[in-house]
Amino acid sequence: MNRITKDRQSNPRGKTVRVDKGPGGLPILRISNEHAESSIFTYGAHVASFKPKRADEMLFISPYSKFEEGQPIRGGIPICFPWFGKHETREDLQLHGLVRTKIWDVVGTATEADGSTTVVLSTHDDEYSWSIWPHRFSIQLTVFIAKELTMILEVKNIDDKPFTFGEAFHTYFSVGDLEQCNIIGLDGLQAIDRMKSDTVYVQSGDVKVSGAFTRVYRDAGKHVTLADPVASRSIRMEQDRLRHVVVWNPGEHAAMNNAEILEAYKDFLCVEHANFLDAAIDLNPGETHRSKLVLSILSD
Ligand code: TA6
Repeated sequence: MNRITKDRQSNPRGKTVRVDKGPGGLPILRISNEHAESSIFTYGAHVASFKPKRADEMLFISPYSKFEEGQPIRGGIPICFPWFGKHETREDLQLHGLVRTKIWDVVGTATEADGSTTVVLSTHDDEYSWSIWPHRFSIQLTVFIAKELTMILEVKNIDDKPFTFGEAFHTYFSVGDLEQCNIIGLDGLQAIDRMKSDTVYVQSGDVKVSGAFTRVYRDAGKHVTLADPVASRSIRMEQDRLRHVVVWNPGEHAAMNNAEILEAYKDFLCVEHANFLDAAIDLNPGETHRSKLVLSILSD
């Protein structure tokens, strides 16, 4: 894995990353450069905001989210690992794995010659992860803040035996009107409807969301677009080595029963890029799996 050990101060524009206290006192990196502004919690290596110049915020954070250690942040881009969704056998474990509720190390930051900013965070197995998932791993997230938001997730097996894992970028997008959004690029894919006992069907046309909605679209292509006419924009997602796309919104009933979401369910749509189920990754000792997601806003 690439390691950036210090901010490259040679750039005359100077340092673009500031360490601050975020909500709940959680450490947050605030990035501001000529292309965009962004913030990243070290807790979970959680990208909380991304706002390109002359565009509105791309991401949603619930105003009711808790910001405290041990609790997942609701919104932004949670990193899910080593499982996505429910743990396979243990109902008592939190959704979406172990690293979302862990403080990651800041490996380094850099201001690049083109004015963009690179932030690298990492974490690894520890006593707690061993008690649940007995494998030695290191995981690194590299975030590039430019006109687009690029994230590279690298998982390395530093154990002496193979392991299998699931992973995801569980992205919460801010939307103008949820029910008027179209998700383009999933037509013709085999899909699993989690709200209908995992019924399998073939998606026909664009995806439109209404009510409680959790569907998995298998083996999506490189590009998916979230068209949001009320916000007068589209969000383009480009992936590498992330096979499935999950579309989720809790709908009114579940949201109003969730103190961390409530009526704010109307303001977001999750379009998540994931490797899980049949797309879980087998990794041999010494191997690294690298996945990539690029998010950009296209104005209408
Ligand atoms: O990714 C979809 C999903 O697993 C939904 O089924 C829903 O339970 C949601 O994630 C929970 O996400 P949260 O960020 O609240 O943990």
